[in-house]
Amino acid sequence: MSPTDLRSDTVTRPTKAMLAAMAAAPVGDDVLGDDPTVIALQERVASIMGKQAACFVPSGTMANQTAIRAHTEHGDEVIAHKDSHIIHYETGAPAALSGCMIRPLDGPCGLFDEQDIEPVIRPESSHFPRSRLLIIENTHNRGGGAVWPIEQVARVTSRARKHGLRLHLDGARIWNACTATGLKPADYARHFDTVSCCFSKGLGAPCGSAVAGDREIIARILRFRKMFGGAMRQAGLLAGAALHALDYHVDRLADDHERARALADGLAEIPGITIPLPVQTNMVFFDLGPALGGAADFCAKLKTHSVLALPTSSQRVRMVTHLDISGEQIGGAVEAVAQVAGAQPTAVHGAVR
Ligand code: TLP
Repeated sequence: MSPTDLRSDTVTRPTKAMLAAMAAAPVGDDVLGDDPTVIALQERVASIMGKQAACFVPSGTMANQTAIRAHTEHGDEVIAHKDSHIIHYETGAPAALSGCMIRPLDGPCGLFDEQDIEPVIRPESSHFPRSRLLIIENTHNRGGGAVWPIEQVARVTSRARKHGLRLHLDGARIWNACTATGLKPADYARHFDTVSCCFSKGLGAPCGSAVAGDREIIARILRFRKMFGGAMRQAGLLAGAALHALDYHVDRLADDHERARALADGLAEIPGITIPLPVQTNMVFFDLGPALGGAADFCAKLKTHSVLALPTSSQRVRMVTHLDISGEQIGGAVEAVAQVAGAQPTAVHGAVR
C-alpha cells in the first residue's frame, strides 16, 4: 500500500487523464518559439492573470528568480517577508543569480502591512543599495498557507508604488488563495508587475510554472529563462499537463481545504500537539510539546506508520493535503500521529472523502 504522503502538494502523480492530455499535446521546439501547446498555455495564463503575456518555466523557483533578475540590477535590494520561500528555499538565488540584497520584513503568518514597508525603503543616496522590488507570497507557505486579504494587498502595493518599487507576486498557490476567497487570479495580479503561478502544487501537474506580466518584462524573463538553463524544447508535453490541470483540477481545491481543516481538528485533540497557525487553505502545521521529542524524530516514527510529513523546524511539522489524499487517509493520518504521540486516537471531526 502506498504511504499517505502529506509532505507537500508537490508529490502528486499525474492522473491517467492528465497523461492522456500530455500524450495528445501537439509539440514543437519551444526554444525556437513554435511549440503550439506552450503558446496556448502562455496565452491562457496571460488571460487568467489579466496580463499582456506569460512565460512557461520549469519550476516555481525559476519563475521567481527570472522575475527578480528581470526587475533588478546587481546591488539592488528586494523587500520580502522573513519567512518567504525566496529566502528559505531558493538556495540564496537572489544573491547568486541577481546580486541582490534582501530586506526581510516581519509580520503574522507571512503577511505585513503598508506601515511595515515605509521604514525599510531607503532614500536615494550613493551610499545605499537601491530599494527596487517588493515580493508578496500568496498563499504564504511558512505562514501556514495563509491568504492575503485583497484590501491589504492593495494598501501595501500602492504604498510601495509611491516609492517607485516594482512588485512581484509569488503566486505558486494563487489557486488556493482564490479558492479560499472566491476572488479571481487577476484580482490579485492587477496589483503587481509580475505574478508567478505553479501547476505542480495543488493542481497536480508533474512540473511547470509560469510568470505573467507586460510584454516588455516577459521578454526580459524569456532571456533570463534561457540564461538560467530553463528553456526547454518539446515542453508542450508539460504544458499539456498544465492546461489539463487548469481545466480539471482548480475547482477540486476546495476539497483539499476541507480535508486540511478536518486534519487540523483531529490533530488538535491529541495531547501535546498544538496548531500554531490558522488553517486557511491546504496546509496544516503542528507543534510538538517537549514530551513528544523533536520534529525530525517524530516524522521518522510517523513514516513507520506509512504517513509522511515534513519537519519545518525543531518542534514544528507540516502536512499538506492534495489531489492524492482522500478523506479516509485524513482519519488514518490523525490515528498515526496519535499513536506516535502515545495517545488514544479520537474521532476526526468532519473528515470528508
Ligand atoms: N515549495 C515547496 C518547498 O520548496 C518548500 C513546498 O513543498 O511547499 N513559491 C512557493 C510559495 C513555494 O511553496 C514553492 C515550493 C516555490 C515557490 C518553488 O516551487 P518549485 O518547487 O517548483 O521550484
